[in-house]
Amino acid sequence: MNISRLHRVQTRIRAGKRRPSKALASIIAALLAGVSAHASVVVQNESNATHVWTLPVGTNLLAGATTLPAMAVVHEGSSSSWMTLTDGILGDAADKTASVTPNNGDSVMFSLDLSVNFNGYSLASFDTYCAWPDSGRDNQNFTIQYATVAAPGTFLTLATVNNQTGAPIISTHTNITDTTGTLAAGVGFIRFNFAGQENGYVGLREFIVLGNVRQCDPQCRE
Ligand SMILES: [Ca+2]
Ligand SMILES: [Ca+2]
Repeated sequence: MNISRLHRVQTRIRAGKRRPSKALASIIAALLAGVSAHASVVVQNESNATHVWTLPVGTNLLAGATTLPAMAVVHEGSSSSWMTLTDGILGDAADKTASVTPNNGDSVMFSLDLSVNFNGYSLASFDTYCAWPDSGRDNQNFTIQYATVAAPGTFLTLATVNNQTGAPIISTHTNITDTTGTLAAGVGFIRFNFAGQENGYVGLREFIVLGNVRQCDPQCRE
């Protein structure tokens, strides 16, 4: 084989080696192009033995909302007011009066203030807290639902909370967000359904929902 022919053979070999790499790169590029962001609810549970938490900063959309039913069932001196869940106070873990203790099977619906923001709210996050003097009533077990202003009678499930502990833990915190930044839009009503709770009822301390007024210009279209 002369030098010239050898050079041609080497060129073909190198070209042959490159072809699979180019083809593979094309396939990967096509696959990547097909990948798109999907909305996904993220539920994060944490707990501690101190009941010391830093509450999120912002206006709680539940604060000042009217509730149905108006009052909560009382156990062991717990609060009969759902507003105890939205007063910005966690209370001492030993203070049962700072708790709201619905039974399994109970629900509560918060009607958000639509008097000014009549298009409803975009929900960004939920932060819920529960504590008791011992680890026997600090779990969180409920589902979160919402209904939009456009369809106030249709409740959709947003998330299921299942935050469980054992001794010496006495306090739990659950944070719920969405990978898109928005859990739901145009929301007028939020409902919590309590079921499967530890020892029948637990010491719920604070429910915080952050979000924004829905922006519509000139009007909202579904
Ligand atoms: Ca509270
Ligand atoms: Ca527990």
